[in-house]
Amino acid sequence: MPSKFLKTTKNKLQMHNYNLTDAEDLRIFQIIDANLDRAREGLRVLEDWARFGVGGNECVVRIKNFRQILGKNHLEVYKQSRNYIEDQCKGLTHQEQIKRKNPEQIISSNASRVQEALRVIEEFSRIHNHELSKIASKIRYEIYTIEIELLSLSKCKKSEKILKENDLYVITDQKDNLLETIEEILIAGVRIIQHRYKKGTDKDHIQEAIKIKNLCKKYNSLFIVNDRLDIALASNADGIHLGQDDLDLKTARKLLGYSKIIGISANNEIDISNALKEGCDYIGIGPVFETATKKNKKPIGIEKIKKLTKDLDIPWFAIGGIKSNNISYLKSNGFKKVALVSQLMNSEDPKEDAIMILKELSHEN
Ligand code: TZP
Ligand code: MG
Repeated sequence: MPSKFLKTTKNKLQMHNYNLTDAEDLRIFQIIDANLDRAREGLRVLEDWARFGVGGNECVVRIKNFRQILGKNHLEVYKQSRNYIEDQCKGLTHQEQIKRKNPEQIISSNASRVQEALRVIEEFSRIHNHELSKIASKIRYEIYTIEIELLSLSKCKKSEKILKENDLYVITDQKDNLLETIEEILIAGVRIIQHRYKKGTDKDHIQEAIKIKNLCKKYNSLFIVNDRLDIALASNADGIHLGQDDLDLKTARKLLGYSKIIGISANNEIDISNALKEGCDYIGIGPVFETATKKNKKPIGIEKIKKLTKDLDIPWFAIGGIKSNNISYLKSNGFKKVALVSQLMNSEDPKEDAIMILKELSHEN
């Protein structure tokens, strides 16, 4: 043990009111030094994902602040201890590190890395640097929340991307072989499915919802529940679709949080403007044409929809009476995204029909 270094170090610490008793030695400093580095590096990974990956500015500010606090507490004596003890385990990696494939796994493992490092600091600095121990404990707790917030933001971004990039939104009806039909539609490449269930028991409703959710997961597709927030929560849906007479958006957002999508049916200026103000993720507008699926709803027509959507800068889907034979007409009027029920639910060959509709929608006008 380099006793001269230990002695000067002790003196320096005492000057700062830190107490190192005889029983302790530089190994503790080295542990703290290594873990401060670990925690700061891990925080930087979280901060950059918050900043560039998900635009979580509020998280960026908090993480940056933690990095700076730890930086200030990374005393010279801790750094110097590095030069005196040889670390035999330098550069060791673990299989798990190589397996990380997506940003969410990277976030989770780096959040754990920070939490673990802070725990070590908390324990080993408790005797000689009580202040640092308290800081480590406080930040460690906050990282648990930040991890959840970052994962939620990531999930939300993913869902927003699917909404933005996909022009066909398929809504289910109650029918025999529904699951087979949905799987065919998913195989065709549809990436947004809404579960619409109007008649039946809650027990059957939730069971069906979970089955469809699993199918959607298998095909990397969004699963959205119509009307029912409880079913959306219980089936771990990606979002909910609400009409004007359903639960209000503010309450739904409060209960679902920001990682879930909320879609709103709106077909006049006021409803659209309210939905936007309250932060809906997409809008369904219709019925465009008459439809047997919603017999009592008067069509609002193409011209009115054009006016309503003129300045809309979130995804919107035209709905109501849309069939493969009127999509090109809708497209020539500037409609890019459509939602439909009967055309695919009643189809003899849902896969082929879905492929055809997707093709129609992808044509440049
Ligand atoms: N909302 C407005 S029209 C409509 C809904 C749910 C029904 C659309 O069904 P279809 O069979 O595609 O016309
Ligand atoms: Mg509804």
